[in-house]
Amino acid sequence: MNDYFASRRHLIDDYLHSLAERTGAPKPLVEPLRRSLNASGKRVRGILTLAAGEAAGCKPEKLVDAAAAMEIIHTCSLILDDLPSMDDATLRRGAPALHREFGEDLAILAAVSLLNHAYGLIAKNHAALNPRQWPLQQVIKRVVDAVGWDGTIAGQAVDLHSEGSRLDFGTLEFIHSRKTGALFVAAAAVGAMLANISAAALGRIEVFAKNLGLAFQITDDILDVTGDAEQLGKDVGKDEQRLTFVKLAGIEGARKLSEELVDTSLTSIANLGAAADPLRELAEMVRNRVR
Ligand code: GRG
Repeated sequence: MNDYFASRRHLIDDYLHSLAERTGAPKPLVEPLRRSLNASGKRVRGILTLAAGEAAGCKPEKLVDAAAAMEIIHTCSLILDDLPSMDDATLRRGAPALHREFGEDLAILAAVSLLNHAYGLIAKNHAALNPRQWPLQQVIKRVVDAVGWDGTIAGQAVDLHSEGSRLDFGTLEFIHSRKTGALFVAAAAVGAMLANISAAALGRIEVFAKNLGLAFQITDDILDVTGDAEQLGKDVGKDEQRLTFVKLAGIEGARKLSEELVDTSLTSIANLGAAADPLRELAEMVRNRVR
């Protein structure tokens, strides 16, 4: 991992670890929350928030509440996704899936309490920075819509109920642009808006994140087939019942598609200058990822 990712990941991890020790939750929820907040993720969404804000000239330390919030929302989605009624996963981030250790009831309650807390953190970050061009309502709406019934939740619902559906690009794009892409777009938008970015530059960053999110999901589909559970820290071969880009285009076709999406994401921010270099590094990281 290069220095940029290591330092930004560290910033987010420190924040989450400190939050894990002071949730103030009642006893049954303390350990599930601590386990969820301390579990090691790559922090791609949080780093995207920081990098988008940095592209607009903001110091990463000033965006850490929002970056942590985006990671917390992502963690919530993983806990729910792993439940027996959804993906029925056993392993997550190198440890047993949350429900396997604490039961479904506490896993669900931990997930929804994390989601709830995340919105408060974004509001707190907005109050501290008070970006002139972007009222709180607009920033929060980006995240609410990205999670909601036309966002991550919509993608998951169609994915879970797509068995037997026609395998076509339109359906796949619908599922993955929502399941994965929507949170990428919101993560980037929140960082950029809190940094008081112009509307034109925000548009470019959102196109960047949309394409990168889809590329990330395609590499995820590829790793589900070619990857190794120990290195990935999660179950592999889970996508057999699902519509995936690998099923549609084969491994090589999926790789090519992901390359094209990364290239398109880079083109969309070509005129943002050197401040957007961290976003460019993130795109290269997605292109080359093995976990
Ligand atoms: C209420 C937020 C919310 C969601 C409910 C369960 C659900 C609806 C959606 C599932 C969305 C999901 C889990 C999509 C998969 C996205 C994906 C590629 C996950 C892997 O992300 P990584 O590799 O994981 O960034 P780490 O562990 O590194 O963070």
